[in-house]
Amino acid sequence: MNRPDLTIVIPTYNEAKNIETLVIRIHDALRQAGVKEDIMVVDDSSPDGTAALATELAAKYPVKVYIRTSREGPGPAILDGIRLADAPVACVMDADLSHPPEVLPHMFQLIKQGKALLVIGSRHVSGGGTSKWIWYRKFFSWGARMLGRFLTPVNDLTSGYFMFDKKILQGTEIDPIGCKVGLELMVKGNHQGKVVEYPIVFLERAAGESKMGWRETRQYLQHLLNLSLYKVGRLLRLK
Ligand SMILES: Nc1nc2c(ncn2[C@@H]2O[C@H](COP(=O)(O)OP(=O)(O)O)[C@@H](O)[C@H]2O)c(=O)[nH]1
Ligand SMILES: [Mg+2]
Repeated sequence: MNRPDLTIVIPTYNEAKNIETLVIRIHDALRQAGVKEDIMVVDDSSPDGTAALATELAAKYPVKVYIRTSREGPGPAILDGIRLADAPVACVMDADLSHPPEVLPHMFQLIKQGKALLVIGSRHVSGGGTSKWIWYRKFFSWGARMLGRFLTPVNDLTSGYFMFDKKILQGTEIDPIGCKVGLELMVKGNHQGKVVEYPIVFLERAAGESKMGWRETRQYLQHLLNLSLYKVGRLLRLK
């Protein structure tokens, strides 16, 4: 079997309404660019049958399905997906069609051409953006970014859309509290500063409900604290 160029890890919970469109759009975008992908759906036994649907799609598309038995949030599912990824380059994205698959070939090229080891699908660089957000959502998103400013120069440090050369995992333990695996890679990953933000326009989820709430906010704050301690520890060791 030919090794894929790129593994796309998609954590899912109740995404039956979105998964087919997502798989088709990913496959079309990458086929046109001549990139061979593996689509790894990591599902926490969704009651709406997401995993069964994804398994059906595997007859026609390069889909693999990994079923977890308990619902633990996207973080552990993403880590399992990364661990199982066969390709040298991995990408993580939401299943809800808020992350445009059409930019995947551009993100991949940045890594292939050696311009980046980690690429962030970014709402906060020129050309990027979000669909209309209500003021308090904008405020919380801004607050979350400001709190993490000390950790990384990346503008969109909470983005859940990122691609990386798996080399950056060497010598680091990636195990975030919560779901911000991308932020953990920005801070702890062995990327030598080769981090590029690629603009995306983030859309509202196409169907279904967001699973994010206060629990995730608390986990994010704990995660920021842990990463801050990690960073201070590293700075002290370098002295
Ligand atoms: N495997 C797994 N995936 C999850 C879980 N909760 C959310 N997800 C997926 O993680 C991604 C992000 O969740 P989402 O609800 O879109 O969060 P939001 O984008 O912050 O509103 C989506 O693809 C979800 O289906 C979970 O408990 N397990
Ligand atoms: Mg989402």
